[in-house]
Amino acid sequence: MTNLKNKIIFISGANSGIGKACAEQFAKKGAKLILCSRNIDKLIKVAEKINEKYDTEILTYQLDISDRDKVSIVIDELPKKWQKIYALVNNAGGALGFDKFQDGNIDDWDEMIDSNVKGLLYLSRSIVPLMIKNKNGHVINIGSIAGVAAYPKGAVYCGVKAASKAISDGLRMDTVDTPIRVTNIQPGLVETNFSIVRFHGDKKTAKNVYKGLKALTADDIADIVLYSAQVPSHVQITEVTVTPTAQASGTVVHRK
Ligand code: 8X3
Repeated sequence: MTNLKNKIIFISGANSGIGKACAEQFAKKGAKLILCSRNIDKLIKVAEKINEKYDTEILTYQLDISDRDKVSIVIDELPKKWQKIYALVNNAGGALGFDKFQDGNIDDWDEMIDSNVKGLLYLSRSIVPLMIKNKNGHVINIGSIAGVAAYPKGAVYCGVKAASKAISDGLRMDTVDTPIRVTNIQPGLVETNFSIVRFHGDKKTAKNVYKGLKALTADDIADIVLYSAQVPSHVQITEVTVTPTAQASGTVVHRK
């Protein structure tokens, strides 16, 4: 397995949930972190806690990843010693709204497309050339089972996560003659603030999403991200679909 000590890991949406769990677990392995999020106050607190615990170097950026000019400025101006990015974890994104297509809120759609698709594209487009130059790199996208098969009231979220899968597959093909690896992780029900955001702050409805089953945790997903990043460099985990044992698909869930 690859030793992650001093490897540089770039994580978007690192201030909570899966992104934060990845940041903690990579830091535990001695990796250095570049973390970005729109909410810089929360991100700085996360970084300070990780630094206190694992004493590793961390760069933090307030960044809306759907702002392509800002993304390229941040990456272009990375200090030289931070340019050797070992892995990019495209985690920022998520779902907004749970409505029939015909009732969908178009602002929610725009935001989902901006963060899940444009953000992933802009960050990857800026960082992959650096990885190719360094002859080393790994793009790990946090997709979803929503991208494997659509479900009712999720057309647009399922669409953006299907984009994560298609972009991962296309990028993997375009970099096949380089050492770059591309992994798309496709989780099912993970209990984070995902559903609270999806339901625009309605905590009761959000809680019901995970009612009667043992959902995955952010750490369960971070474990898989870390494993993918640690396998020997000739091994490429192309995609991982992971659900709670009580979930068989986006629509088939057993609740007690
Ligand atoms: C999260 C999984 O099933 O809520 O991406 O769409 S699901």
